[in-house]
Amino acid sequence: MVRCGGQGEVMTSDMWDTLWVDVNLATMVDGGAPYGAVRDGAVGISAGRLVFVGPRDSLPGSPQSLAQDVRSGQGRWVSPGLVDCHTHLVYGGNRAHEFEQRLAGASYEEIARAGGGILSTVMATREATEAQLLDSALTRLDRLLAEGVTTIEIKSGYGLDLQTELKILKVARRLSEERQVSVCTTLLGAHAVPPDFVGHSDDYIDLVCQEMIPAAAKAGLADAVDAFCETIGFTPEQTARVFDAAAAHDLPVKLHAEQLSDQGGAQLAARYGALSADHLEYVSSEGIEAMAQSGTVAVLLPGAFYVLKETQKPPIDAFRRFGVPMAVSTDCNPGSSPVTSLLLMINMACVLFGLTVEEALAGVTRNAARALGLSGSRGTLEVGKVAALAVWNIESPADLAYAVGANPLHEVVYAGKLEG
Ligand code: DI6
Ligand code: FE
Repeated sequence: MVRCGGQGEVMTSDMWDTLWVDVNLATMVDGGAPYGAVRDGAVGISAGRLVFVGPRDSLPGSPQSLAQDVRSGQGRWVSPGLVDCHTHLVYGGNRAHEFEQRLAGASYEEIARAGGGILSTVMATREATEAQLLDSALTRLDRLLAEGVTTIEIKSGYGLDLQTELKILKVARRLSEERQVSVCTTLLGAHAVPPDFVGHSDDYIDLVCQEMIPAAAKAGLADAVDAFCETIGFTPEQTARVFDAAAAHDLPVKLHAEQLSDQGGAQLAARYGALSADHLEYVSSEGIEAMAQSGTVAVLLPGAFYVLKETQKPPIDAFRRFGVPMAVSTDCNPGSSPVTSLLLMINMACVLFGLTVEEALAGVTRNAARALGLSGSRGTLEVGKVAALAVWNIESPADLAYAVGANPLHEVVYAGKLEG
């Protein structure tokens, strides 16, 4: 193709690398057709970026004149690569026995208070080598990737000491070298009070603020900071200290908020301009209003709601009314959400929480990217964004929510990691 440069008529004959035709696009761009759909569309890719997204008949020339490699999608649907924006993917051990205990009547909080729960995973994670953690995380990651995930957030939080928290974050970074996936890392040092700090949790928060956050920031191992603000986690005051330390190191924040009770975490997160507040079953209307004002994304985690047999649903109607963007994620973790299917979470967000399919798909694309601060490069099919696409054997986007247990992924087209 011919391109005109800024000064005079600089002609370059740089053809696109790839052009997809015979595809229907779920661009997930907001405000137009449902799903931002384009029937009989085309997608051009050059140097890992999208250079054309639109109807085939608006291509600026014949396909062969535009791209070196012209591919037919044979009528398949193409969406943005999926974004799983809240996971605890890297951990040691297995908690299937706690699942059995809960089935026998023990509550998640009772198990946690008796030293099980998060702390049992902490012990197993401290003992595991980096290689062991990498190996078990890869097994879980591969299941997510097999369903079209191209970007994933991974939290630490099962170390609760400096060395192990950094070990988890290193393994998370390694995963992006081992597979075709972009990894955002989040330091969740304030996930639980470790055994040696029980009764003086403020001292543990000192450690998080004065050692963990600075060390993770210095090593470039954390892209964000998170905390668990809950009666079995940390108070809003402690959470605020963690957020202050994050801000001092220019790290954006996220928060596990209002999962089991209303702590005012959503307001706190909003006050710090948090990228997201996650869970939110017990969020108040003040919390919702504050999130709307700060543009904080509500990350919905139906896997944890389902596994814990919760009955209080997040207030979807109020999020809609206030215009709070909603994302959907697996919360992949060994306790409350041993889930490695983002497609299943789309279904559950619809069936359990009452999202429309379009809202649920926006929740694993556009709004999930926003929850990671990646709106500029991910989450929709738009010119200039990273070329990370999922190609589906489906008749309409609704198939992605409807067919439980099916995996209609045909292939992933992936170019351009966060790092690259
Ligand atoms: N909320 C959750 O759902 C996970 N962490 C958190 O803060 C559960 C973590 C676990 O049970 O291991
Ligand atoms: Fe979580």
